[in-house]
This record gives sequence, C-alpha cells and structure tokens, in this order.
Amino acid sequence: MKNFCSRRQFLKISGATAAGWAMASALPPWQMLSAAEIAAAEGRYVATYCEMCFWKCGAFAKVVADKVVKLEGNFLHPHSRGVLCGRGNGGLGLLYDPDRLKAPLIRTGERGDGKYREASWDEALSLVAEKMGKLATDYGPESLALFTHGSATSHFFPLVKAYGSPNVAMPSFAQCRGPRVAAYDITTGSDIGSPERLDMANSKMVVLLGSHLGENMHSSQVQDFTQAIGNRAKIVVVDPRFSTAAGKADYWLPIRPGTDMALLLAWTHLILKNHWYDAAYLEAYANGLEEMIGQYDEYTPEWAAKETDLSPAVIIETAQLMAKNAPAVALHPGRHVTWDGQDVQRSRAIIILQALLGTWGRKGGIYLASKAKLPPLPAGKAYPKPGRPALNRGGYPFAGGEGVTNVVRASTLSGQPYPIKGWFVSGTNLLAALPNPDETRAAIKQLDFLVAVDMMPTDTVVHADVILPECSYLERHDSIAQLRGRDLRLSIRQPAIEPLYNSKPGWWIAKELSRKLGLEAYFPWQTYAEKLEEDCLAWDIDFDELKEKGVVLIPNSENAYIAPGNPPVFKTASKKIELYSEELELLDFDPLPRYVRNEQPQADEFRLLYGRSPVHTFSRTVNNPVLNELFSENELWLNPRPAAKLGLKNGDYVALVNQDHIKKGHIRLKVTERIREDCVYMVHGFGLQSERLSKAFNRGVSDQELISKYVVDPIAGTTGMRVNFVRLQKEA
Ligand SMILES: Nc1nc2c(c(=O)[nH]1)N[C@H]1C(S)=C(S)[C@@H](COP(=O)(O)OP(=O)(O)OC[C@H]3O[C@@H](n4cnc5c(=O)[nH]c(N)nc54)[C@H](O)[C@@H]3O)O[C@H]1N2
Ligand SMILES: Nc1nc2c(c(=O)[nH]1)N[C@H]1C(S)=C(S)[C@@H](COP(=O)(O)OP(=O)(O)OC[C@H]3O[C@@H](n4cnc5c(=O)[nH]c(N)nc54)[C@H](O)[C@@H]3O)O[C@H]1N2
Ligand code: SF4
Ligand SMILES: [Mo]
Repeated sequence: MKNFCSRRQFLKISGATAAGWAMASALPPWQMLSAAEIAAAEGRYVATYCEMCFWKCGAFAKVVADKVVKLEGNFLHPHSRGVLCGRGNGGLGLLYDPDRLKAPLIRTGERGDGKYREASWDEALSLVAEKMGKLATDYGPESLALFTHGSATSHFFPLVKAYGSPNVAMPSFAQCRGPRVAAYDITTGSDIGSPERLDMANSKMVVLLGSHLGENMHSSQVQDFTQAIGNRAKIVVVDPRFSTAAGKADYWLPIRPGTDMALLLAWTHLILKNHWYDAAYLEAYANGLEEMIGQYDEYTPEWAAKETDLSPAVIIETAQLMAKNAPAVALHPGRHVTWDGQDVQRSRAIIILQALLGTWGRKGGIYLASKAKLPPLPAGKAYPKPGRPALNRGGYPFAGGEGVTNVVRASTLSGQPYPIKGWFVSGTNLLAALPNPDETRAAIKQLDFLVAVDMMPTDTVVHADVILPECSYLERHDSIAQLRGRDLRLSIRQPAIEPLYNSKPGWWIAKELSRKLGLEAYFPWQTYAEKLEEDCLAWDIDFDELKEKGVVLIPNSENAYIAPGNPPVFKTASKKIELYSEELELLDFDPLPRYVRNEQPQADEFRLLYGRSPVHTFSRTVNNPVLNELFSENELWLNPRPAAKLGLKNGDYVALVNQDHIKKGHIRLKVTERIREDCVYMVHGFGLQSERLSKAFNRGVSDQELISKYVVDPIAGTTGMRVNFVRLQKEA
C-alpha cells in the first residue's frame, strides 16, 4: 500500500489544494521558479510529441538539471505550429503528479476493494505471463481482449496478436469516431483522417454541427478555425448550447437535440430542389444523384422547422449561403459522433452535402491527403492465425477492424460467441469511457484476469489484478507518429528524462512480457531507440535530423486540390463518391439517409448533453495538478426558465436522476441563457471514484454513470450515448 496515499493523507492533500498544488504536493523547488527564471535557465531541449490528447502536437521539453521545467510547441510541426494548448502545457502536471503509479502492484484483497502490495517488475510480469498462459490453456488465447487508446497501442497490439488473440477494442472507435469512419468508407472509400482534412483556413464558410471547436481544443484545427474567423468566413454553428464556437458565429442554430438529421435533410432538399449543387463536379466524381431526385421532397424547411425547433427562414438562408460559398465550404464531419445510434447515416448525410457542394478536393473545402509513401518496413515474424475469429464485428458490417468495445464487453458477460476471460487494458479508462458503467463493472467481475498498464490509479486501474506503471510520454520512446495531412509528417518521441520512480516505458513492458511468454521473436530489438533508428533507415529518413528537429515532413508531390493531372481518388466500388449506397442497400440498410425521429424528453426531463473543457482531456487530466487548478469540478448548465420553475438558482447544488432511476450528485448549477430549455450540459470526465486520485476523487458528477442507456448503431456497432434523460433534485 506504500505508493497509494491513505484516506487520511488524501484528505490532508485535498484540504491543502487551495494553498496551491506545488505546496501541497511538496514538489521540487525548481517548480517554484518564475517564468522568467525558467526562460533564463541554461538547459537542453528534447524533441517529442504530446500525449495529453491524440492530436500529437510536436513539442520540445526544456530540461534543467534532470528536471523538465517547460514544454514548448515545435514551430516546424504542422499540428502545433509552435502552440501547445493548455493541456499540452499541463504535461508537466502529469509528469510530476504525486498520485502517479510508482511501482508494480499486485492485488491482495477482493477485486475492486483497492488492496495491493508492491512487487518487483520480475514478479509482476511473471504473474501476468502465468495468467496469460493459463487463459490460453483454459479458454484459448482469443479469450484475452486488449482495450487500448493512444501510443500504448503500438506496443500491446503486437503483443496480443503474437499471443494469438484478435480481440482489440478501442473506445476511440466505438464511443467516438467509428460512425464517421464507416460513413466515409461507405461513401468515399477513405477516411477524412486525423487531422480532419478541412481547409478551414481557406474557407469562405464553416459549418459546425456540435463540433465545439475552442472547447474541443485540437491545436492546429483551432488555429485554422481562428484563421477562418479572421478571414471573415461565414460561420454557422448548430448546437443546442451557445458554445465558444457559437460565440464567434454569424448564425447560431440552437437546434432541438437529437434532430440534426432533419436539418441536414432539409438543406439537402433545398440544394436539390433549387439546383444549387455542382452538377459538373457530381458528373465527374459522384454516383447516385438521379436516385436522390424525388427522395427528399418531403424534407421541406417547414417540416424540418417543426422537428428542429429552428425557423424555416434560417434553414433556407444557411442553405443559400452554403450554395453561394461552395465549394469553399468547410462542413465539419464531427469527430465524437456517437450520438443516437443513427450516427453512420447522419455522418453520411453530411458527406452527401459535402459532395453536392463539390467540396471534396477543393480549396476551402476538404483538401486531398498527401500521396507520399514510405518504403515498407522489413516484414517481422508473421503473427499466428487466431483459432477463432475476432468478436469485434459482432454482426455489424462496418464495425472497423478494432472497434466494438461493447461487443467485447457483452461477450465477457454472456460468454457468447465465446468467453472473454481476460482484459489487458492500457491507455483507456473504461469506466469513464464506455456507456453503462454497471455493465462494465459486471463484466470486470466475470474476469479471470485483468491487467492494467497505466500512469494513474484510475477507476478502472484500481480493479486490476496486476497494475503495471508506465512512465509518462516525457520519459520514454514511442513509435514514430505518421500523420497524413497536406504532407506526410513523421514525429519522434524521445525521453526528456529517465523514468521516475519504478515506472517503465510501454515498449519495455511489452518486450519483457514477450520474453516471459516465449514470444520475443516478435520484438527483435534491444532498445526502442534501436528500433526507431532501423525504421528510419528503412524509410531513408535522417534519424539525427528527426531527433533534433522532432519532425520530418515528406512533402506532397501532388497538389492538395483537384487539378488536371491530380484527380481525387475514391476507393469505392464505382471509384466515385456513392451518394446512393448500393452497398448499404444490399445489406438491407437505407441506401440514402432518411429521418427517424428520436425519443424526446418528458415535460420534467432534460436530455443529458456533455462535451469538453478546453483544459481537460476526458477523465485523464482531472487529477493533473496544473489543470485541476484551472478547472476542478464540472457544472451543470441549465436554462433560467426551467431553473425558475424548479426553484433553482445559479450556484445551487443538485442531484441528477436519470430515466433508469440512477441518481448522482452533487453538481453545481450554472444557470445560463446559453443553453436550450430541454437539455442540460456538463463537461465529461468528472465524478471519478478512485480514492487514489486525490484531486479528482468525487469532484463533480460523472456523465458516464448517468448514461445507463445507449443505442447501438446497426451499421457500425458503435454506441449512441446522447439518449439519456435526467430530472433535477435540489440538494442541501
Ligand atoms: N460519456 C461520455 N463518454 C465518452 C465520451 C464523452 O464525451 N462522454 N467521449 C468518448 C471519446 S470521444 C473518446 S475518444 C473516448 C476516450 O476514452 P479513453 O480512451 O478511455 O480516454 P483516454 O483519456 O484517452 O484514456 C485514459 C487513460 O489513459 C491513461 N493514460 C494517460 N497517459 C498514459 C500513458 O502515457 N500511458 C498509459 N499506459 N496510459 C496513459 C489515463 O490515466 C487513463 O486511464 O471516450 C468516449 N467516451
Ligand atoms: N479540450 C479537449 N479537446 C478535445 C478532447 C478533449 O478531451 N478535451 N477530445 C478530443 C476528441 S477524442 C474528440 S472525439 C473531440 C470531441 O469533440 P466534438 O466532436 O467537438 O464534440 P462532442 O463531444 O461531440 O460534442 C459536444 C458539443 O455537442 C453539442 N451537442 C449536444 N447534443 C447535440 C445535438 O443533438 N446536436 C448538435 N448539433 N449539437 C449537440 C454540445 O452542446 C457540445 O457543444 O474533441 C477532441 N478535442
Ligand atoms: S492539442 Fe493540446 S493536448 Fe492535444 S496534442 Fe496538441 S498540445 Fe497536446
Ligand atoms: Mo474521441
């Protein structure tokens, strides 16, 4: 129990936070230096890329006497362009968080009761290997599932594949981008990527449906959006809440939540009816315009106005504006698009509009991905063929290779089609990422074995049988990030300092485990630096240049826009954009998006909405001493009229009771005109229940716990989560 603080210590620390995190956590004195002193100090700079979210901004760590004193954006890196967001700057808080996992731990009590003893790496890894061996014998290696997100994936995915399991689950697919990936795949044959290839900096018009840029803080994307605002591009923001982006918009469309499809179909109706589409573009690059004619007649602005609670005039005006500014219209596809289980079709409705306006491959619309290619890396040892097929697709035809976390969870619970008995979890906090945490907890109970590789004692981690402490991204090598935008970007991550405490890099953990499992042939290098150097050699990249500059750009020989000799490439069956999808039709899905009404709240209910704070990433930064000081507790946004009706005022604390009678409290009210009357809103990631997180424990309320209901998208198997309703109860 050494490295977990006791309840009493915890209270002491949390009581002391007001006095400043540096004091409370007894941080090294250099943390007390002023900004001027840090700037003046002689130090060395180590190039890396950020892992505070997944935008992978290039950064430099300034190191003075073995302490990282500052993080700076890398000006050469297209994702940061020299600017790290608040969370990126807050990376130091993660590195020096006193609550970090400091040594391998082995569970001594019941699963979930938080009793652990410290162990050596050798003992902990031997135990993991033994348990993995037993799982393979008892149920077959496919009974182990990997749950992962971020750079941990590149180490543990190979390990689990070598071991013989095809089951890899990523909440960043099934609870995030999955529907969009599927929709682009079906419609254009390729994804819009990360970074999304929106040419906002050159757009004459930007349309955001829910994408709350400015709170959603991907550095270069927000910079592009800012440039669009500076260029006086017309900005349309569709959001039930007056978001930061809405504050910059020409049009704020406070839509009734869950009705965006009606708006999209009405816009499509208007564009078709008035022949505002780009006929020559469609002739050259799209299939299915004829099939669309007549299918949208019913979706008039007057009809949509009733569904969306917007005025017909504003629907018409914004459609006209799109037509006028096309093709320089950046109609954002959204990123976190798991809303209501009709998400692939809503994403398709957006892509169809992008196509009608001729934006794909055009300046100010969607630029083309770089066609730059790297020579292939030498083939490693072939992975064994799993004895049983992956669960992941689970009957959802476009589930993506590694996606359906809920299918893996369901199989853990039901044992069908075969039992999942072991979870290997790294870089994801399942209890804060998957809907219906009760189901997740029940699944965890069924497990023979749970191992977690993490940096922090999160709600999920404290259920593990063995906890393996990974060092932070500032203390390790990771794989070279390959990012495709206008050019191909290769970024390196290298340790600024040695791992603190008894933590280890993910690559080391995977390699050591492979040794114990007799799978070391899959990790044929001694150190990761050696592997990176070999990769660069194969790619003909100057490793020293990469180490020094942090990023090497492989320019796009072709243009980013459609031009003679530079046509767009659509990897669909017809080699065109498939407005009308025969592929979906063959599978008995609607070949064109159509309207299916979502359930709406009862008179005394509110739809539960959630989103981002600019200074936090999901649940993972809530305990970060630097970022927690900026934003320590989420609030519940509520419109003044329902507030008055309920006798509630700004600053009151309330409990929330959802449609399944799950009650969670307290959360402080923010009574504001900036939200519609039929919904409430909170920042995701709060209300954490691990007592080991001294700053995050029980602060605010967890949206997750109130998301007991979800709707699975039948096409992608992803989980729509904005289908929960809450009632408010005043708390003392
Ligand atoms: N209710 C609700 N649910 C959501 C969302 C929402 O808005 N509301 N958002 C959804 C979206 S968009 C996504 S992408 C997913 C994301 O969900 P997750 O993938 O679970 O979230 P992350 O914050 O990426 O992962 C957090 C875990 O990574 C650990 N970690 C941080 N750094 C490291 C490291 O260097 N190494 C290792 N090994 N671990 C590390 C953290 O301590 C934490 O345990 O959640 C989805 N779920
Ligand atoms: N600071 C920060 N930035 C991040 C992240 C982070 O954790 N922190 N995570 C990153 C990741 S992985 C992702 S996927 C993205 C997610 O970021 P986005 O894709 O931008 O956001 P969402 O979480 O989908 O949506 C939140 C917004 O949708 C609005 N909304 C709710 N219901 C509806 C509706 O029915 N219709 C419409 N039109 N709007 C609605 C909410 O009011 C809120 O403004 O953010 C990325 N950027
Ligand atoms: S957007 Fe912010 S948190 Fe994400 S990688 Fe860039 S600096 Fe880091
Ligand atoms: Mo996401």
